[in-house]
Amino acid sequence: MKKIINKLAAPLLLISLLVCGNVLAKEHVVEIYKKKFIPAELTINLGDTVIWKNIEKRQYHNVWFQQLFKEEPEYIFPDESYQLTFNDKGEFPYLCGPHPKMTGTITVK
Ligand SMILES: [Cu+2]
Repeated sequence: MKKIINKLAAPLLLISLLVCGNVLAKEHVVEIYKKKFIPAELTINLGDTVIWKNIEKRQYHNVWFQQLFKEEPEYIFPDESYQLTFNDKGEFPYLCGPHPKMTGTITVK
């Protein structure tokens, strides 16, 4: 019985690797707190996802990559989050629409 399981394990692992494709892709969290993105500067690998979490008591914010999106995205209210997966290399500055002094940069390598 054990042998059968072992024989199945390798192909199953291979299939799951192929299906997922980005098994090595990571998720990074940027917290939004006291009108700051923490960390403001973040370097990630191609295919990684960044999740911004608003951990303020009552202040809403958003995450606006003006070079990528013409329209301002929706607000992120406390306990809400916003996420983006980066499939292009480069430097991507962003800001908070309601508070343009809040800025950050995602560097994708
Ligand atoms: Cu803001």
